[in-house]
Amino acid sequence: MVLVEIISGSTSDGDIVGSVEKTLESLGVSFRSHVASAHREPEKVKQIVEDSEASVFIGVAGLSAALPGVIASHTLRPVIGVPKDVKLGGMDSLLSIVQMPPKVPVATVGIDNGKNAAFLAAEILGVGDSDVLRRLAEVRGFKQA
Ligand code: AIR
Repeated sequence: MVLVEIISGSTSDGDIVGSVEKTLESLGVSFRSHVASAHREPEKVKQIVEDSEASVFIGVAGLSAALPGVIASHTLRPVIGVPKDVKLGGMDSLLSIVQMPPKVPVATVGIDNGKNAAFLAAEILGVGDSDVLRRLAEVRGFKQA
């Protein structure tokens, strides 16, 4: 079963998606990756979210980065947003993702920080999954989870 659904706004976000995937792999967390733009393909984003059984979503996007917020609008499961530096040092994307309206939060990590998105997803999963928690504890050097 896929635990984390990753969606990015463009194939040009592939470097950041790659770091999310690599980190999730190192933590033994299953995932699936999609490319679907909130502005160019809003119906595709909605369909991916509605069809997903994953526990956590990660949205990666640059510029006017609506994607993580749009994912959050379609689900009650946690959404992690990764702002991508395309213009303005990524500040446009960071502010788009972090400034969600009340009741529809997106947990936002640092600009281009796909690695932390994967760690945060694993921490969320670790609350109810002792295998993920054990792996996290190993990787972070905790004696016990
Ligand atoms: N993007 C795509 N649709 C809406 C947005 N904000 C983002 C992508 C990518 C950037 O725009 O996530 O970071 C540039 O996309 P492209 O496809 O032109 O390379």
